[in-house]
Amino acid sequence: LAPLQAHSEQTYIMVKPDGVQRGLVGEIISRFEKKGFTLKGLQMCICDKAKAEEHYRDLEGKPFFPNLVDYICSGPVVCMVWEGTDVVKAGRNLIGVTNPTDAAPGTIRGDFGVEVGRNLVHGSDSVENGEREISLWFGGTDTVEWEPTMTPWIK
Ligand code: RTP
Repeated sequence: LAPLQAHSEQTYIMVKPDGVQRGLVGEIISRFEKKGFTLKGLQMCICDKAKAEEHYRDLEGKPFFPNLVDYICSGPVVCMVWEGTDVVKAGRNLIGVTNPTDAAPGTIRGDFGVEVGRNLVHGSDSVENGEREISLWFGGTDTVEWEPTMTPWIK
C-alpha cells in the first residue's frame, strides 16, 4: 500500500447551547467519528461573557455580536478537540455554511438547523484560530494524547 497522504491537524468544535438542549450532542460527535477523525479533548461547561467575547473577538462590532454572546452563554456547551487530515476544512464541511437555510442537506446545520442565530455548532475556520480556541477552552492541558490502534477489541 502507498503511504497515506496524511496532513494531521487539530480543530476546535463546540456544540452550542441549542445543540445541547435539542439532544444533538451524540449526533454531532457521531458525524466526526464516522468521518474518521479522532477525539482528543471533550468537556462541558457554561461559558461566561468574557470567554464568549474572547472566542468571537473577530466579530466584535458586528450588529449581532451582543446577541451572539448572550446565545453562547445561555446554557451548557460541549467543547471538543478533533484531530485528523485537513480536519479544519473538513470539519467546516461537515458543519455546513453559517446560515442553516443555505446549508446543504447532509451537513449538520443543513439537516438540523433553522436560524442563523441558532446554528447548533461551531468549528474553527483556520488552523491558527483552532490553536487559539483550543488553548482558550482547554487551557492547553486538558486534551488527551492517544492514537487509535489496530488492536482487535471484539471478535
Ligand atoms: P462559528 O464561528 O460559530 O463556527 O460560525 P461561522 O464561522 O459559520 O460564522 P461567523 O461568521 O464566524 O459567525 C459566528 C456566529 O455568529 C452568529 N451569526 N449571527 N446575521 C446574524 O445574525 C449572524 N451572523 C452570524 C452565528 O451563530 C455564527 O455561527
